[in-house]
Amino acid sequence: MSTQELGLDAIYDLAKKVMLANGCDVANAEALADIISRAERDGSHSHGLFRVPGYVKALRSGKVDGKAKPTIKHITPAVIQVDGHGCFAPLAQSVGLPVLVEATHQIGIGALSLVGVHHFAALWPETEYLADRGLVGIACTAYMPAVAPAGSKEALFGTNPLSFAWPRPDHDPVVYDMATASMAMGDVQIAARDGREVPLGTGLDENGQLTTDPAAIAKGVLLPFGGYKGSAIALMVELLAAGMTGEQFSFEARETDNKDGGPPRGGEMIIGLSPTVVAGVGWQDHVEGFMQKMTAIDGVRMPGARRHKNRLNKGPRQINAALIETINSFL
Ligand code: NDP
Ligand code: PYC
Repeated sequence: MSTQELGLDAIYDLAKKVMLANGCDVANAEALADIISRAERDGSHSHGLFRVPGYVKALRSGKVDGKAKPTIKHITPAVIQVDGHGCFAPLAQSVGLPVLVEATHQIGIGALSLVGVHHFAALWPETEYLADRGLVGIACTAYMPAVAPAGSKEALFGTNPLSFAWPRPDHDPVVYDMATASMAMGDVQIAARDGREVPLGTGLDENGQLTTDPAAIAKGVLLPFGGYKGSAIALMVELLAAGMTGEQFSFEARETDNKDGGPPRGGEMIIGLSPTVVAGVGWQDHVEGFMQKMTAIDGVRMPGARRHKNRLNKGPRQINAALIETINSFL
């Protein structure tokens, strides 16, 4: 694979320029450029620049409104809804997250329901935002049918990511962020692009046969991670991200989507919890004892640690050269 070096500022500038050139206003373009450049900084390769062609397709087809202005509604003091009015999710998050943080600090628990958004990014930015402010964060979103519920060969669930972050004063937070599919579709597509096989058990081809060929899985169906256990978590994500927000389930998103290759309209549920309010004074030392015990075990690392380590490198990143060429063609 041929790569080209790009600095983090250059990645941000390129993403912003492309979004502005394709119909975004400054607020939408900056929210996307921020999420894309932070993904590349952390090594979240399937959800950084790799997603730009999909973002552009969604803007060009008119499915996503790059000038949308999200609005906020307090349903109760602890339940906040942001309507993106058809924007990409990052701008709606930037409107809702500060309000969720305030509510969660005051009440101990808060829920932020995003509707009318198009989510094509990783979810750790939203849960890490809460953890960086002393709160626990949980976030999930649905997609379009790509994953077969356990026991079947038929796609119904999206790849339905779930992220959880726990604050650690004086340490990086613990942050996991995972597709409930055995592999994110973005990583399957990257494996196909780079000519790599994927582990058996990742998915089925169009004939319902297990295969290690990622291109065949992209045309067939992914399996949930961990069999019926992951399938139940994917179900929970559908219910929280669609049932609880009132937005589209993955199967409904497929029915209404214009199939331009960009993200469908959907919802996201973000939940905040305050350990200070719920557990009370002393929670930090109690939890830190557990964290120390866990990380002292040989071979164990905290989820999120790989990204946090990558983040310390301020140097240029190696980006797929063909991808940069494609992105430049959108200017
Ligand atoms: P991975 O399987 O790469 O990682 C899942 C989690 O496990 C990460 O938090 C990772 O931490 C952690 N982890 C990995 N290896 C270890 C280890 N050895 N010990 C401890 N923790 C470990 O993620 P996925 O491929 O499932 O998902 C990739 C991304 O795709 C996610 O960011 C997700 O949000 C995104 N996505 C977005 C969708 C959307 O609709 N917007 C849909 C599906 C996925 P670390 O990062 O530190 O390695
Ligand atoms: O990688 O599965 C994925 C994905 C779907 C939507 C955004 N990312």
